[in-house]
Amino acid sequence: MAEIEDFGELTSCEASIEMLRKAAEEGQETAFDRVAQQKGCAFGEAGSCCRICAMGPCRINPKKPDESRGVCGATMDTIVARNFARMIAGGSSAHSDHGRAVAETLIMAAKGETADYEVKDRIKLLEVAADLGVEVGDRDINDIALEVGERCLAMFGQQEGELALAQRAPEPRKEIWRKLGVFPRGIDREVVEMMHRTSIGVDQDYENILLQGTRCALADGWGGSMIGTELQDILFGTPTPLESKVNLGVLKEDEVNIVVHGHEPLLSEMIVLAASLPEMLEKARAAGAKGINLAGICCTANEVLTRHGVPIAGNVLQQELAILTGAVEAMIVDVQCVYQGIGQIASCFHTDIITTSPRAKMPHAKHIEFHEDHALETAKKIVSEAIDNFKNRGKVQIPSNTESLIAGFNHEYINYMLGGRYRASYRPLNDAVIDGRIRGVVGVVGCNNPRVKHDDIHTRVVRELIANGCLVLMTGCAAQSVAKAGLMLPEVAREICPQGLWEVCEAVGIPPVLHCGSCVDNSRILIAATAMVHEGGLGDDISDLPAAGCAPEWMSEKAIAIGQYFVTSGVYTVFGVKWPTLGSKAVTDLLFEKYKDLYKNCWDYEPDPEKMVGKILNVIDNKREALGISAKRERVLFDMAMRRELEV
Ligand code: NFS
Repeated sequence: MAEIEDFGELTSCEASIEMLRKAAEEGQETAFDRVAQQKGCAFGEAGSCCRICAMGPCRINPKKPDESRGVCGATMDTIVARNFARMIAGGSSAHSDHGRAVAETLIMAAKGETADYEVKDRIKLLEVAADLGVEVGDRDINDIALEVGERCLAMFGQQEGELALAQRAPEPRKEIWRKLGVFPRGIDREVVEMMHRTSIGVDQDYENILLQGTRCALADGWGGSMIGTELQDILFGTPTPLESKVNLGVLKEDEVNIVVHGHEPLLSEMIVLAASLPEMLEKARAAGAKGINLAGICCTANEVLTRHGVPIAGNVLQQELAILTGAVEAMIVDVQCVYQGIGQIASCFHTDIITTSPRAKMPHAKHIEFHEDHALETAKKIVSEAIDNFKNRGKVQIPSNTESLIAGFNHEYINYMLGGRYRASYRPLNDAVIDGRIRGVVGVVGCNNPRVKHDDIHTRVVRELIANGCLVLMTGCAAQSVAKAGLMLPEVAREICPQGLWEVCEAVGIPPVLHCGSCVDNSRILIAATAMVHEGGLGDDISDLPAAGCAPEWMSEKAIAIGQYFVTSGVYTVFGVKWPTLGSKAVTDLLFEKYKDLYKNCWDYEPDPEKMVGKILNVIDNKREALGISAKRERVLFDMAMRRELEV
């Protein structure tokens, strides 16, 4: 019993506790164990360790930042800014390489070079075409798709001018970018320039380094990520709300379990299709299984959830735990957030780890390379191997925990659900914000990080935000945490939210917490924020909105890239866990204070969930006051008594 309580300090997810107990009993190691072995280093934590050349590594003592310099003479400020900027470049490159793959696939589909993909959402195609200035007329849909795909692909190598999709931002925002010289040109160019400027002996002015950090991040949010989201909608359909299930209990004892994990839906869409083919179901039955059960981990899970209702097995910290059930025949991975630890654990079970991207191979895995020109054929081969593996299953222990959720919200649906098909509009949303029924809109995004209690910070932050009248938009692994806690159901509104918010939720039939997809889909939040500005009554720029962003359990460079484009697009953004620039007061002041002048909103850091919510509400209330729509209100603390009441 004592042991169970110990695991309860690592995670608030019951299914994860059960699997951690199993891991301990069987001597298996997970990220939850390794985090205790890795104590971290004070220099690395402060961002003050420089290893970009072989004269180092150079480390500046955060307690005495002015007393030493790198061998080249680099100061604490330069080193910290470089490291932060390189995180932005890393994150932007990941999202953007994903977007590029989608653009290439749209081109192949339009040219008829693959029979497995086609334009599924014509309306979205025409909307994107209009924004890119692609002539529509009575052209064939594939001609339009080809030109859209080629224009998007060209944005990666664009050398001059302004990125076309970033023109969607409100005018005052674009003026800020132009004035500061940070309007992104081409996506790859900004990443390359960021890497160049942060290599030895180039840019040594921390403010100048971070101007390029902004340009690089904006090329991600309004470029690479946005291309990923928009073209995926064109190829696979724009999500609409649907119901599904989440947590390890979605795995099935009597079926072949295939878990898709990673990021790019090009592969997982085909696996969904292959797993539903009669020939595959037949084969599964012949192997003694009742059927084929697909489930997802990480952002791939969000992609196939929001388009097909495929259940989520878990978020990033549950990838090893899913294998520990002994019930997974194959875990199919492509790129990003795939722990090397899954190979080690899988080698103790019958589970096959199947890598599919030439960009990402790993030990203890089978590699079945996936190419878009014969996508379905490869997907069938992968599903077939998983079925063959069913007979090798040993003892199985699947936690019983699952929770229902509604997912699949986005700009298009908000527009439609509030205004109806014939007068689609953000007017009712803006009006609800203006009259105070909705206090503010908050994007809660990002990862899990075993340095803090898994799922717990997300859930506490979101509960308290909705208890205080905020509508919450979520993506990534954060969304999965909160779904597991049962907060993505419409009935939650009346249980937790103040009357104004639950009335809005009930009138429209939405939960107070909206699942908006994967991390590249944070671009959907930029579009929704811009639509609120254009609708009118809430200021002229994104920075005027009573809105905020946060990433309470972040860990990835991708989260830093997202945060940087949120902030420089005008959204106050607060991160939890730890903050990577604390070694330099100058850099931290720039991001937390001076950005208020430069970008009209700033970064912030707050690991304590209650204090984080306090800061967010404060920003939202100040924005409301500036807009002249404030009303005095008491902060609702979502205290232990309320929590207990809900748990009964
Ligand atoms: Ni986002 Fe998605 Fe999860 Fe973090 Fe990783 S899966 S791209 S980076 S861990 S939210």
